[in-house]
Amino acid sequence: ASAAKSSPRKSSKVSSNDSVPSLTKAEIKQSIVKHLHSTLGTDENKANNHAWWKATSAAMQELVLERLRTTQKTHYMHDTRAVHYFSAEFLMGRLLSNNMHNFNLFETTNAALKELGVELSDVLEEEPDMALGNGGLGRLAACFIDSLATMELPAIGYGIHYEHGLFRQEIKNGAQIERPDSWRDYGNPWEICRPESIQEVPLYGYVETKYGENGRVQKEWHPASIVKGVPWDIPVVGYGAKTVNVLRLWQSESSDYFNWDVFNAGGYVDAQRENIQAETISKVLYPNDETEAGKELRLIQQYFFCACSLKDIIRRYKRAHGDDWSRFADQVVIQLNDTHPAIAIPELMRILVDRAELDWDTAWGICSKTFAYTNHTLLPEALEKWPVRMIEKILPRHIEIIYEINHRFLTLVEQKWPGDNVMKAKLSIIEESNEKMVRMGNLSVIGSFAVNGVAEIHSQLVKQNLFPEFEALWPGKLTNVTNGITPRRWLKACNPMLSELISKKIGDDWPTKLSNLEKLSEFADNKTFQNQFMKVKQKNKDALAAEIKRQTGIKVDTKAIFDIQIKRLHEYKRQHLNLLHIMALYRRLLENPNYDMHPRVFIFGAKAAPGYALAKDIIFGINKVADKINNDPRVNQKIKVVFLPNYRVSMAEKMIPAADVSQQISTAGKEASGTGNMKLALNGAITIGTLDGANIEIAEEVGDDNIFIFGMNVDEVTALGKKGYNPFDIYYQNKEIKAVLDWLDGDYFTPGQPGALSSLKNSMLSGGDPYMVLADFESYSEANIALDIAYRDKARWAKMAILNTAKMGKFTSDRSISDYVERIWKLSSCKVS
Ligand code: T68
Repeated sequence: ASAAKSSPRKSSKVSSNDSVPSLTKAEIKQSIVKHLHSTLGTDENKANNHAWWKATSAAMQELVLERLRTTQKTHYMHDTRAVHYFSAEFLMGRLLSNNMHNFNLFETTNAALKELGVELSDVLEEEPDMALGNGGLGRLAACFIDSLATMELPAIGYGIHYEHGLFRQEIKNGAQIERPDSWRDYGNPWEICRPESIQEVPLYGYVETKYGENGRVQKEWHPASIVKGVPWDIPVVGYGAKTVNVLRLWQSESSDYFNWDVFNAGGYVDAQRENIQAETISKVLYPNDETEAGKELRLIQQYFFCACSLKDIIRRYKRAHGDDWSRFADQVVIQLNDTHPAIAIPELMRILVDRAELDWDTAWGICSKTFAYTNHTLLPEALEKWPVRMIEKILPRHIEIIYEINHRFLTLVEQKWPGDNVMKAKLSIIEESNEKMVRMGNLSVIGSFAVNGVAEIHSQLVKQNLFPEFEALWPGKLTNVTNGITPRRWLKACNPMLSELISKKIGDDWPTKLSNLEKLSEFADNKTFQNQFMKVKQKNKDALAAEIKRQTGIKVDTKAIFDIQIKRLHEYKRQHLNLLHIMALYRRLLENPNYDMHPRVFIFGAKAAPGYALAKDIIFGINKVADKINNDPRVNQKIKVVFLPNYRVSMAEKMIPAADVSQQISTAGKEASGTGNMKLALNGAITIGTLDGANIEIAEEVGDDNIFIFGMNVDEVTALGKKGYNPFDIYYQNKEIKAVLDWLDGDYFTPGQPGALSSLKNSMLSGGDPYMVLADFESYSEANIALDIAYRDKARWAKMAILNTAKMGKFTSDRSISDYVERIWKLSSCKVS
């Protein structure tokens, strides 16, 4: 960063990175002003921060697009094998700061804007988040395409150009209200529309069976309607800006000519109705955790973006290889981010068999060498299943193909386990329930050459519990790739003070070689470094405190422990365990005003799926408990509770650098990996967590002294479940738990509304406490006491924090991508010069 400042260049176009375009401060000023005038039609005196944001982005985008052209030319010339990352979600967040950092122009632009009388930090706040994802899965896709570009790998992200991303959350009287998100309302400076690459997607209709000359059965799908897919490209700038890949997002539009065939023709008004439906497809991102089966539009969304993306890939492949399909799987690998894009498997079969007229075995040979699948969950309710009848209606040819895949697959199963119908029932793509269902997980495993979980424990459980029969059938196919996060966004950009301190100490190549952070271990006991490290933490806490004040009016003690739980609201993530513990502390303080604890601020950020009643009740509970505690002078010097509304990527970037404590408290076996755990530890927060997901690997890296592990492990959770878990036993035996749960029943926290929080209590008692909150409470409480004691020892805490940062090298998404490249994708990098 400082290099750009200290060595201003006279000439443009050349930076320290050979041919990567760069600009001097004067040139940036000039470019921004030019865009203010000619792109935005305003001037320096009239421009508000929003205009400055757009002009600054446009100035950056000029460099980005130059590099994008070079990258695309190079990839085309080399005809490289490329990975195609299919994901219904890409949670990109903001791009300006990221792109400036990756071009090494952050400081220079900052200085340029200063001379124009503008504060860069204010300008950055103008950018709406690109919230085209729900949470971890979508953000993982964003981190992965960042790493792919940084590592100069030929890659393209394919997804959906949602008009509305994840809802904006407001809190009214403690309750979550959902408001539409409109990230493109005043135009988005990064996306480029590519009408020249529009694709058409068929839907509905029927299948005709024809008999060719040589007796070959030929299937023809007569769709009842056709929608257009319009591609929007978002450039993905690698760190150092050598490679700029693209994220291609498809927007649905009605096709110009009236689609449907003669059997289905309607009048003009009906046709207009179809048009509206077409445009609905990419309208809105589905919030997760809702019952998805039966959501026709969701299935259409999935097929829509897969069909567009496959056509796009095939168009590009044919440009180089014509009708020679033999090299397709050498050139193309498609990674399925969960089962959401699994319909791409029968779609590719349809193209190869019906359109290219390959025989089934040849087609299947290609198909099953092209796809790989990542599983992100073991929760049964989250495993996708679609009613056969629905697929039949929307995609009549695909259901036939799915049946054919299944038929041939079950023949193989019969060979391996003759006569074993139980085995067949488990492995079958079709679930023979009352309403027949297509199991998208089984389809994905059968259609892929590799399947991975996202953390060691999770991948083990995928083999043992989710797909044991597949593991027996195809040993080696199921594997692990532990998740990672991009250190460019999640340390360098979001925590500039810590980044600078680290670079001063160990050099500045850690953003691409994160294991270099290990060198900080040497200074973990060094008093001066401890002070510097904790001083940065303090400044970040001061900044977050100001943000909390601004957003909620709550004044927090910046010397208190900043204890943070940020993630989607779900029972398995157990925000209610955290809440119960806060209430217990509150009780202890009321009973004993001298109860010994370091002041602590509990900070939450979480969205609940709109249809998930209990999750919304937990948010309400957190806010109501917060109101009471924050306004109770008996305790509010010791505890504060803050719920920051509308948690999103840009909010995470402000919270994570300020965290002392990272709450990762899911029921063991339920959180596939977690990635917030990595982000927080990287920024020097200490984890209090269960042995679940990547917490286990974090604990291995930092060592037992530098993490607070509590609660049951996976085996203990399983054993307790088998034995029979009765939360009432704990309720009657633990006085504190009983008191706290009973407290929820009255109107202490909800004056005038007795019982408004009873659903929380009920879920943990009569509801059977499915996530075993009560079973882990005592252990959690003890871990919290240990943590509190540790915090009071300044040197000890500083050492722990430093070691957490130092030991996070493993969790760079560059390492995850290397694992995919070496073990699954078999890709080579392609230098762009
Ligand atoms: C998350 N999954 C896992 N799903 O919960 C988390 N689901 O443990 C893991 O670290 C992360 O994936 C990355 O691997 C999700 O985020 C969803 O968001 C989702 C969206 C739609 C439907 C189902």
